[in-house]
Amino acid sequence: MSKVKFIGGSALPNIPWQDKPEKIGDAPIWRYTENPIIGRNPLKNVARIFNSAVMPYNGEFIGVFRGEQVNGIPYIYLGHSQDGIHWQYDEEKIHFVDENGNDFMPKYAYDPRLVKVEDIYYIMWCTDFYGAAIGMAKTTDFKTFVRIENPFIPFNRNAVLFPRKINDKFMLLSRPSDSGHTPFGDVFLSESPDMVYWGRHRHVMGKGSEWWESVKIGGGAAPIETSEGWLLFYHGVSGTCNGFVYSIGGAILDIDNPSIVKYRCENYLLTPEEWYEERGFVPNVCFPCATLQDADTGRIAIYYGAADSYVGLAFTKLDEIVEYIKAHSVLSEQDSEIGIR
Ligand code: BMA
Repeated sequence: MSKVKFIGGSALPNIPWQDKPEKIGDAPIWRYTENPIIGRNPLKNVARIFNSAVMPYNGEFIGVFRGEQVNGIPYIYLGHSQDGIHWQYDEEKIHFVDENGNDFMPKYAYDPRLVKVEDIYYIMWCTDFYGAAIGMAKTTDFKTFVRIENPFIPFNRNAVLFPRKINDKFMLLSRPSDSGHTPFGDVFLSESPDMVYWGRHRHVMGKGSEWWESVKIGGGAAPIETSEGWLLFYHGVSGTCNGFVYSIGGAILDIDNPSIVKYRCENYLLTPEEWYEERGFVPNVCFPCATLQDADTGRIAIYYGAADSYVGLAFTKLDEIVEYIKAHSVLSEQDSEIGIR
């Protein structure tokens, strides 16, 4: 029985899972032995699927997938799975409409996240709105996808919604950006009464002093509510003479006031080591976008994009990951403050 508890979490007995192998790296995270779970050319006109988000749905799993079309333009595709590992995709990309039911397709759509708040499923992605910006849509049935008007002006990426309101407000993490290969970036928190108007912005955490996250960071999977705070898997980027390296980091945010970081792990949790993370369209990328959790066992499955070419799956347990993050926590003054100036 876990010491740390998921708050509001449900049992997910069919969560994809493999037990911890004897030999892993320092952090208590281990990869699925059959990775990558999504290979090249996964469907017609789509060369690569990566940086994608999944969740349980009607006893099975559903997901929104970044599909890099053969013309190089990314869009979001819907996929279904019985086991969270083998996926079937709709051949057509997701068709978005506006509030009046008229077509409202994004020009670009990449790095989607999928989060349920109350009875509505929200998709957030990076879009082209005269520059890199946040796109959003909602659905209740995964048949009609209604775009929410542009929530932020450019330039911004890596929007991740919290899975419940806090003090009656929707809460969103995002990472101000530019339109290119942004060489900077801290994570901020914004709140909204209605998913339309966002404000009361707060600084959450900046790029780290540790080398692996010394260029920029960005929210990854939707924060997981636990008895220790919001468990956040995010990406941290370092710069080498041969380009960026994307690793997965972990932090725990205050439950009522998530701009306050309670613990932040100085070590990466997962860094490119396997061929599918080191070799691909963009080498050396582990980019987390979603998790699944089983409240009964404390199991967590992490979905991450690998080398902008594949989807990988990794596992951990709530007690072990929280203990590891706490045991290796190093906080800067900026992390622990409320983040308003
Ligand atoms: C970022 C985003 C991600 C991508 C990463 C590495 O800027 O565009 O989609 O995985 O770069 O190329």
